[in-house]
Amino acid sequence: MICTILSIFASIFQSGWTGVNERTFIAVKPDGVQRKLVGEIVRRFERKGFKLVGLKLMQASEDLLRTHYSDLRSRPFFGKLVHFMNSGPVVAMVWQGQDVVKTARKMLGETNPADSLPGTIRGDYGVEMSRNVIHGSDSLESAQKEISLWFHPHELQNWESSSNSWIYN
Ligand code: IDP
Ligand code: MG
Repeated sequence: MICTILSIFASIFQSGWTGVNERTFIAVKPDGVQRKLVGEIVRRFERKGFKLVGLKLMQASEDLLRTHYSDLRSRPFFGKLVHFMNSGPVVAMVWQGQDVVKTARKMLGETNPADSLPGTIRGDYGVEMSRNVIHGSDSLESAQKEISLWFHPHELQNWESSSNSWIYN
């Protein structure tokens, strides 16, 4: 177990996905796409100062979703969750920046929109737990796993942002 955790951390550091190069996986769920929240969500991450390095509109397969949510497979809502996530297109994204994993989770709010503060995405746009609009990786390890599950390496862009020196000291 400890060896597995150490090897995941080693691969994160080797990948260079740390510091300003830290990356997280964000997905607008089918309810967010149907409710035309894609632009609003992209706007929040852009304005915050994070860099978009991958984005696609896609229909996620049940297989992909079962793998993505495998930690929850024994939970009673697992079947419904996979079915819902497969019910329409999702917008899969990778965002990059310092502390992006932790900060994105704060921007999302809590899993239950009812516990999420106004100003967060789930707090502003969601009501029920099973229709909470957006997914975000919960740790560096899950970010790395989810990015490689949802994106091929060639779908991620390395680009220099012209506003970098106005965001980072
Ligand atoms: P997270 O999305 O905030 O990381 P997780 O616990 O990883 O929350 O759960 C994944 C998703 O499963 C949640 O975003 C939510 O849509 C759904 N979910 C979690 N708990 C419940 C529940 O008790 N009932 C129905 N759906 C749930
Ligand atoms: Mg989660």
